[in-house]
Amino acid sequence: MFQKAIVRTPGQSMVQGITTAELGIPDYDLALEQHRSYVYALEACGLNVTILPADEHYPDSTFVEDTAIVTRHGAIITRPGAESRKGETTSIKTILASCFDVVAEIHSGSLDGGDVMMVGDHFFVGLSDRTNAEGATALIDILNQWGMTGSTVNLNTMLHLKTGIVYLERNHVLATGEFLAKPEFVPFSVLPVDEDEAYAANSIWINDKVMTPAGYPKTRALIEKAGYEAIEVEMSEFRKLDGGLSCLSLRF
Ligand code: CIR
Repeated sequence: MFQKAIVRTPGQSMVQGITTAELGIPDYDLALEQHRSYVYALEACGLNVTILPADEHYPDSTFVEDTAIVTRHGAIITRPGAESRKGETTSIKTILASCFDVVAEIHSGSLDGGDVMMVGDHFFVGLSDRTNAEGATALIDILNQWGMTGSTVNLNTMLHLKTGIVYLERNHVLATGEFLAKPEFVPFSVLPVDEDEAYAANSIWINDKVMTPAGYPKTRALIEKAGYEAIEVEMSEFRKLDGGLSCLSLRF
């Protein structure tokens, strides 16, 4: 069960965030409204939410998930792969130090939290444009020291691992695209997300509810059929920056 979440209010500079989506520039006021709804949804799942203030220096800093890995043994500060995002970890380190007894840090290579999928005490680590083998090895070394394990997954098309696959507990994964055919996910009960709803593969399990982006009815039906209560959240303005639901929070 998760008890807490950390989010960061988007800054006006988000309109300069990194994107490949070609969906236009985000509407800042609408993004703020959607972010507030996202926080309400986290609270509706029973979480106590810490809202960090906007940081205008970092246009992508609302995507806090990329800056840390939170485990039941401690937190690990990442080393973001995009040049413009590297400094985002400083303030996250401070807040996580007040939440965890143990905070480790990745000191070599690059690694984004969006590439890390937690399945109990095992962590799948995507090798992507943002996360390289050196960063993945550094993370797995820390996990091993804490009695946990990790393994890497090669990515071909997705930005991050969790862009296309997420763990919904009870052995379920919600997956799309390249992840449907990967041998490492065969042991799971795979809920296959159609290509035309691929964005909704980035949903999040929280205490047996599943937050999912609004407007993807086939994926919502899959989630409900698997026995979860689905909570829809409007994400259009974050999608314009390649951001999914999971990227907007750290949950622990
Ligand atoms: C970026 O390209 O870094 C941001 N515009 C989006 C980050 C999305 N994060 C995630 O999938 N974990």
